[in-house]
Amino acid sequence: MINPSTIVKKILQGRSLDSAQGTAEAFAPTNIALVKYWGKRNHALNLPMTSSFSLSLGTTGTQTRLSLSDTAQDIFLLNENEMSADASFAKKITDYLNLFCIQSRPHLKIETTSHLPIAAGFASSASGFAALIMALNQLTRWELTLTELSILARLGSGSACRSLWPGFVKWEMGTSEEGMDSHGVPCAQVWPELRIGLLVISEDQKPMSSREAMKHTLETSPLYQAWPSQVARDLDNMMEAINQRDFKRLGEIAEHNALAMHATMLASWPPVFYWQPQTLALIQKIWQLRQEGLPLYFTQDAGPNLKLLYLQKDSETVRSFFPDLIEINPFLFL
Ligand code: 2P0
Repeated sequence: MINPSTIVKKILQGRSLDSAQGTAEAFAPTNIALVKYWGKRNHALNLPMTSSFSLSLGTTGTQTRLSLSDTAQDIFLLNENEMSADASFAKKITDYLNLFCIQSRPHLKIETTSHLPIAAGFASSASGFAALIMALNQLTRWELTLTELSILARLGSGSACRSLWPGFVKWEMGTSEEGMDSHGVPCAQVWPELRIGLLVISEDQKPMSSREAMKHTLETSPLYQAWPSQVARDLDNMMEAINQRDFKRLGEIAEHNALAMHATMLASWPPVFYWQPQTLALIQKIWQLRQEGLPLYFTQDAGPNLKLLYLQKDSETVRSFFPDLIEINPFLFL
């Protein structure tokens, strides 16, 4: 049975945390999937059933600072507040860092600044693990490649493997048992006019984690068998839409893919349902505006919040209809 430590060992090739020195800091963007990842073929290694495709959110994401600490255990700060080592946020990081050592390891001070709400469907774990592994790579001078870092980030959280790059990123599902071919691959295309608008409906922790929900969907939803072929079609069409700068097609594919993912979850038993009344009300408003001629689409992840997709030319109009919108320019890093 291949476990995450086996993969870490293989990638590190004799390197260890003992080379950690001084401090290091790294930023990774949040990513929003336009063609979603939902379901794993290997749970321990976060190996997906399908490929997926995302857009990173420019300068919005997670900043992580690491330094050596002479304390008896790791120290965690989230947005400048010290967290108990028992907090689920801290535990996830500790478990992840423990993959990188055989017996003992130096303790670290981990200072995380997250621009978006944690665990509310804004993919904060994705940018979190990506920033953590990049900072660790600097602290230890391991000099791993971005592809190797993407594989290591995936071991923390699947979607984190897409947060190593800005812009459009495809997560190639790979086929190997160890998953050395399952990692993010950046896309050369840029689309500076694209905008993503975050509509926060609730910042509460979600009722069921994505991890549990995707396992439950795979095990109990009779609709799941249709999901891999839908994703394969959507990925092909999405690439064509981007190559042709066809925004209507990009929006339709992204919205359809998100709704198909939610329909698949809803057909699980007991059902997985992340929507709130406000989610539906806003979707109806989006559809109404679209009927009136505004090219506006949405995508939704494992939470009630919506992410709007539109073009820069319509930014003012969209913001006038959604005054609380957080507008992101995903290609701002250019
Ligand atoms: C995505 N999501 O493609 C999909 C769409 C949520 C809905 O990736 O178990 O936190 O750590 O691999 O990456 C969220 O799942 O799950 C996710 P794990 P992850 O963005």
